[in-house]
Amino acid sequence: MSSLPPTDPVSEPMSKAPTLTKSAKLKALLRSPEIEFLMEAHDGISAKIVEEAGFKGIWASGLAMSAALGVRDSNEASWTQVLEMLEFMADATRIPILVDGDTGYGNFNNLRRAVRKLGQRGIAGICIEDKLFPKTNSFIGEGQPLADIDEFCGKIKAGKDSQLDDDFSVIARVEALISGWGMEEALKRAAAYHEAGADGILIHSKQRDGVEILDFLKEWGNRCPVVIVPTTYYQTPTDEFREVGTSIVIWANHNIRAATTAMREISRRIHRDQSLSGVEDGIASVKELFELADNSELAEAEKMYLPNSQGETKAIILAASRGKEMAELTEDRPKCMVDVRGQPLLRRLVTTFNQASIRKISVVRGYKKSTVNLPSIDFRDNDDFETSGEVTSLSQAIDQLNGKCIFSYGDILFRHYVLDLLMETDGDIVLVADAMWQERDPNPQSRLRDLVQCQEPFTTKYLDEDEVQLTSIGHDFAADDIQGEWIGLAKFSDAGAERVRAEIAAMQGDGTATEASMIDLFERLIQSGETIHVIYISGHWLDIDNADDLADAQKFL
Ligand code: SPV
Ligand code: MG
Repeated sequence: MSSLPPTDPVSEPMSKAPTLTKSAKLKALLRSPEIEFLMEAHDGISAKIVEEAGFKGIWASGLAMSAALGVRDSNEASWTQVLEMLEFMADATRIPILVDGDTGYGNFNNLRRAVRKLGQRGIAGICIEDKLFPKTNSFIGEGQPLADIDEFCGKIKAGKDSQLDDDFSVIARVEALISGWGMEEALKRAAAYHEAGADGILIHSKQRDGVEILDFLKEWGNRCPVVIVPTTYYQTPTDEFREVGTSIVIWANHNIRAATTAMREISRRIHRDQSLSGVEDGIASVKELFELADNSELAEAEKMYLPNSQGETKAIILAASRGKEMAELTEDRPKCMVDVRGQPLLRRLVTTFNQASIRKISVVRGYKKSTVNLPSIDFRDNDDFETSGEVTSLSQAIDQLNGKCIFSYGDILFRHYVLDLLMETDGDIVLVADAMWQERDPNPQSRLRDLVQCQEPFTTKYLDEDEVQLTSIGHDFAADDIQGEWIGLAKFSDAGAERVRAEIAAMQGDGTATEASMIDLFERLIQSGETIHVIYISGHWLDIDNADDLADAQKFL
């Protein structure tokens, strides 16, 4: 489903090709040698859906808009309320809207003002019917009174004289057939309205067959475009109307009726079941609504225009794995949700990020994902967590991997200053390494550790300003070659994030991404010439792999 950029209400957004105004587009439909179709819409979302379906134009139905507002089709909604609705519809779409203007909202003078306002709001044309204000829907009752022909012709002239745009259309709707005045009256009125300057005639009928409409069209010939509304005579094949030269067919109320059925069914069902189970699959997802509203455009615009958003640091936390070594502690939850002094580990980590003013946090879940549930977190899921690696998890949040971004494992704890230090350090890709890694356990192979080799070792004389470059990262280095242990915390600048995204794409391309770990990713970046910086710390962190670590964590806090 494609979403649409916001539009100039009157014409298409800027593009190189010359664009037609919406009123010119409607005029072209009226004059087209082909039969054309307008589909009913009654608000912004239905207008978008009509456009998305491929229609070239919209019928803003009076009946449908009234129904959507919960009022009768009897001019109960004021014309300015209708105008408000139309503005939303026009802003949401690029195709022209022909508005059902009822009887013109009063006399010639009211219509003049309405036509000007419609033009200002990007509406391409108005259809007015030769009945009396306040109007009654044509399908209600018999023999509704008709407007005086001369009065109605004056109204048409006033409308045409008031249009702001030469291509704006005024369609005159003839109600003589539907009100039982007969074919002769219908033809007489159509001729008078055409003479008065109407851009087209809408001939209406409520017969079950299309005979009187076909007769009218044959009789009328090609004097001017004719619009029809086959709501009751829908069984007549469209080809028959095509053959007699119909200009436009209006499908007049089928979106509001479809929506009514769907809304009734869902409301009754949810009311009856007191549950949403079984409902999801039959209805549009929230994501679809976001797409229809073009939320992604807003996200892009925020990057451009909001001072904070560009500089704001985001965080991605990988928390998909169970932590098997923790046995029964992780039977019903992953290790990131294990309680550490009254709070899940992940909550502590999120708090540390929040305290560093990092609020946009994405957490990639996997094992027992429903138990990983904290407020204000953007959750992503790696449902293949058992068979895939960390790069697959990271890919779930790849759209967040831009701008300044902190990467963290979900099973680590560290002192606040470590994060502050990392954020203050320049460099496109920066890892935090513990130079005192042996303090915890001198055997490098005692657990699976992400060990680093760097160009410069940690020294007590080491100055903050000195840049330390990573030369290799892995699990199996000889003790003498190891300068530290990566603690599972990294920072990417915008450029660094771009490099990481590109490398992940390359790994996906050569089939190595699925099972790859973060160290595989960093190692590839080094191999391809990328500079990765390291900042050393000395302790003040831990990762939680087993019950002993958990005990350490209690002490750490
Ligand atoms: C409308 O859609 O509001 C119309 C067409 O005016 S009809 O309801 O058929 O009269
Ligand atoms: Mg109507």
